[in-house]
Amino acid sequence: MPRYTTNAIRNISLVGQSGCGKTTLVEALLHAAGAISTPGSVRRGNTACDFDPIEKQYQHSLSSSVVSLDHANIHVNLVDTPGMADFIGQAIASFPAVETVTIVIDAQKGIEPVTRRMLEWAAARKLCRMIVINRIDAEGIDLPALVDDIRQEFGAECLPINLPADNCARVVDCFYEPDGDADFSSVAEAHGNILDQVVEMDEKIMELYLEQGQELSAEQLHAPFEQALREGHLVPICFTSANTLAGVSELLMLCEKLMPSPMEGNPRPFLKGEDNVAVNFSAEPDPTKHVVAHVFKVMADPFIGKLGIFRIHQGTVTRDSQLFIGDGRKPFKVSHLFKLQGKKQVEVDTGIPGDICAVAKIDELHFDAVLHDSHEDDYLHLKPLPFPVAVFGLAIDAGSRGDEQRLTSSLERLVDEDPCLTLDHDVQQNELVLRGLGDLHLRIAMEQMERRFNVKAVTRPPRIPYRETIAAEAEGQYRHKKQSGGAGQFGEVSLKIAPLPRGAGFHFKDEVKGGTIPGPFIPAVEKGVKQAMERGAVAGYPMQDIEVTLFDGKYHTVDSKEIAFVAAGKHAFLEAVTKARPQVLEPMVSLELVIPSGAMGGVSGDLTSRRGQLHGTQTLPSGDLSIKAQAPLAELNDYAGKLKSLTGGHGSYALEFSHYQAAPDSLQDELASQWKPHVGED
Ligand SMILES: Nc1nc2c(ncn2[C@@H]2O[C@H](COP(=O)(O)OP(=O)(O)O)[C@@H](O)[C@H]2O)c(=O)[nH]1
Ligand SMILES: [Mg+2]
Repeated sequence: MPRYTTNAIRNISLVGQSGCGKTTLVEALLHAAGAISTPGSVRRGNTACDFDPIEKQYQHSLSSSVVSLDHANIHVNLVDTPGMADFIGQAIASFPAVETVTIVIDAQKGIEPVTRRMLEWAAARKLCRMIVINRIDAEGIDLPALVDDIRQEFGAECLPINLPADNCARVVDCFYEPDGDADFSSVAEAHGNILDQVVEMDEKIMELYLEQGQELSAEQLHAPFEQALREGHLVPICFTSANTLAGVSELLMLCEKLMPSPMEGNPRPFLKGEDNVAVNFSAEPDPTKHVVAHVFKVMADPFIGKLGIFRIHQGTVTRDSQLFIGDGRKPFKVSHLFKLQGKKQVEVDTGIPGDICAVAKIDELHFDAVLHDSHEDDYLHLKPLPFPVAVFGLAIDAGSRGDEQRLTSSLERLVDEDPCLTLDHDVQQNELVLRGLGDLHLRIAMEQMERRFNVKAVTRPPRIPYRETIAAEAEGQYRHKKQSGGAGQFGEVSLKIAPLPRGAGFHFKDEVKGGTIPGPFIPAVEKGVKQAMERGAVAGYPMQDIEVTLFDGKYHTVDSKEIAFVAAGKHAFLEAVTKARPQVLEPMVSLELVIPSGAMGGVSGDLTSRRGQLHGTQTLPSGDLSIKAQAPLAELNDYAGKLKSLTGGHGSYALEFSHYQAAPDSLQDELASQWKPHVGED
């Protein structure tokens, strides 16, 4: 058994824009807890969390990593996450594993795009939040202005719980022992503000405090404080320098005394059952109950095999545990259970509820899997996390002949590790397409593949995933009749088609009256329609957002067969489509750019020439501009290189799928003229 209990565990994910100091702060915390004698440095490549050679080369975290520390009877699991927009999926993926999300902000740069997204996502997921303003040792910073910015943008519930003092050489506590002077603001006032916020959670305590003016002890305030964190009624702000270590031991103290234990955080949104029959399930951190654990990260390594990192939500995992993966029938035996310290695995014999552990060499493990030890929990899963949708693609071929199989399997392993990477096999084009959130995301995936799996690939821009739809209603009718020799085929179909709102997909309605088409043949008509939709009618792309109503037809008692109605459905649909103003839809993406302000003219001109639209510009405290824009995916193939040259290498961007919209006429014509429909099919 570990030396700590569930009550003593604190699970904390550090998130925030790349470069704000998360990885260095983890080093500082490990040092403050006595786990390492000197903090490592990102530049020297000796930190616990950035252990991957590619991370060392880029000097940026590219995937999340877990370390833990023991301090004053508590056991803290820290998840360090990447902050570059392209790798944000890793940060979101860690949310189900923790009670607290700590959003780190660079004191010099202030609120950045990733800061904003993380604060919102963590709130949406009902996680307790804390803000750490790091790098308070830096030159030319304006901390009072930054605190104002934060409170204005994210609400008055963001309140300093300590304040910098002695010119940022240390911090003073504003909650437990509010004593002394701060560099700005007042310790007493900060103390009062926090207390006001906390007592609102409990009427009795509020009365004691406000009406009777009683001094409240830390013990009295603990429960309402936790409740305020859980309800997002309080988001404490604290200050650190991972460089001078100012505020670091105070941060550790806050983790110990105030951050929720697994018993105190909000319950995770587990669901039991499938789709619309699923009911809420709440896992209880009870060591004697069935095991329920959730895999929030997998890592494939050619030497150690697959490592699955999971958070135990209920029950106790031991070496002898036999765990099922989701609804799988065959359990695996844990055999070796680990705690992680960056790349190091430390074998342990027991994992208690609330803890974060790992198992190795279990190939069937996948991201988001639920591990459990009872068939009662077969259909347990977490409410899906909304991840940004990967749209930026690269078509990939094996670098040398005979490598195709190895290429596919190593790509599959990479996709397994990153919820924002997907692999599509475009059958029509016989093209393997890797999709991610941006150019850097895919470039690094390619580097990983080469280094880890020794597979080289050749890449090129992929075919754009256009779609087709209709813009008007129409009717179509078709009689399929074959009577050459033997048994004949007969089926006749009349149907109506109508456009549906964007994203609605496909609806099929059966309004046949009087049995003009017998019930058993109706699915055949639907099958024919679907076949036609998959092949497209204008330029060979799948069709969507169409409602098909089958309203009449004819059949023949002897010659009517399924195959006849499939054919009739297909042709009746295609006939209707030609009269329903068919059109090609193109994928539109949202872009979020950060560029030096001097590059604005060039960047916006270039975006306009790519049929892009600017939706908003904001000046960041660093002086850089954050731009929100929308553009057709088809125009962005060479965007990474172009942005680099327009911004002198200082611009960055992230893409996310937004919606489909009708392509301009010239593009419609061009795509239609390139299409060679299959002729001569039934
Ligand atoms: N001056 C100063 N530099 C810091 C501080 N924290 C981190 N850094 C430096 O900022 C750079 C980025 O830090 P890193 O930990 O990789 O940031 P991450 O991307 O958030 O993980 C590194 O060169 C660190 O040494 C700090 O508190 N003060
Ligand atoms: Mg980092």
